[in-house]
Amino acid sequence: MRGRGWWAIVAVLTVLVMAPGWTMAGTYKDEYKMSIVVGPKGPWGEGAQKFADLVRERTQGRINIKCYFAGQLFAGKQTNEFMLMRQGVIDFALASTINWSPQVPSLNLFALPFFFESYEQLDAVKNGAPGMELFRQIEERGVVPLAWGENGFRELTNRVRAVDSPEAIKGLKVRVVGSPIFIDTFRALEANPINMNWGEAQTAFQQGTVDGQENPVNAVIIPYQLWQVHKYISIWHYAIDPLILGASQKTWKTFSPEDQAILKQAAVDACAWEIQQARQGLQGDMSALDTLRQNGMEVTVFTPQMRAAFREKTQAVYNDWKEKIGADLVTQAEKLLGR
Ligand code: X2X
Repeated sequence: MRGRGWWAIVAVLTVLVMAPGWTMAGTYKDEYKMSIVVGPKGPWGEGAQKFADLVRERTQGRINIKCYFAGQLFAGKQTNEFMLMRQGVIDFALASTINWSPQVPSLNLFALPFFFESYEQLDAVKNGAPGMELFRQIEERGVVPLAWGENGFRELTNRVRAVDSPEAIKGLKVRVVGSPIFIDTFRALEANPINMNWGEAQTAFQQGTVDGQENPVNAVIIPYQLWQVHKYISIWHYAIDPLILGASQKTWKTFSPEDQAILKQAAVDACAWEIQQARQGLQGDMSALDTLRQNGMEVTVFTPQMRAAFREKTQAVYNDWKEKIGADLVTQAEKLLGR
């Protein structure tokens, strides 16, 4: 009997030593997984890493978040990210609203063609009633949104010709994300859109199986050096792509209230930094465009008239998706934009 009692003590001690995440709130995992669609370079990847670093520092290592870049956690299928978060397979993500929109259709608000014109308009919608309503809908579906980040305005690059009019985009084969509003928009423009995950897209650019793509300048085009495959870029601001730093509800409820507060603040701080990086040189001085020119790209900056021509061609898509997104939500956003 004495022997058995001794072994029980050893067993209990072993469990305690093997569970370094143990706290009053429960047992923490050794590692929390954070999902990022893109690589570690550029504002998006660096913003995610900043969040993980701040959390580690501010919790004295109690919460250890590891960034899994380039879509490693969802095996390439980016529209599965939200589902995996809901299941608790992914603990955290700094995610594009586009990739979550199949599960949260109202997030297509940001993809309405030629709707948002400025960062100020985006901020008004995010920080106003529509932004709160979107966060509520995300939370209702099992993911806790902690802060808004930013990928940026999505601009068109291609290898064939400068696109400055609806005529010029006709027939171009353009890679888009697997969210149907993009297919509708590019079809309305008589281009030839193809759904593809970001992981596969780069091979397609290199092999020339598609002619072009659309993504923001600082967070994607520059870090991925898309000038190596595409000569032309149109700064047309046709859609805006905010990011959301969120946590799986399943994971979130295991944290103590004190740690939840630390996580929330770290998300706000990391995202404020990330948004600044995403907008650097794209507001006022526009020096980010010089980087593109220096690397041989021909840059076409849209005038309001050019935008109007594209807006007109995509008006039916706008009307159709206004209903799908929720007419009330879109009307609220339209008012904030002074439409
Ligand atoms: O796939 C894309 O184009 C990207 C990287 O911008 C998103 O994840 C939406």
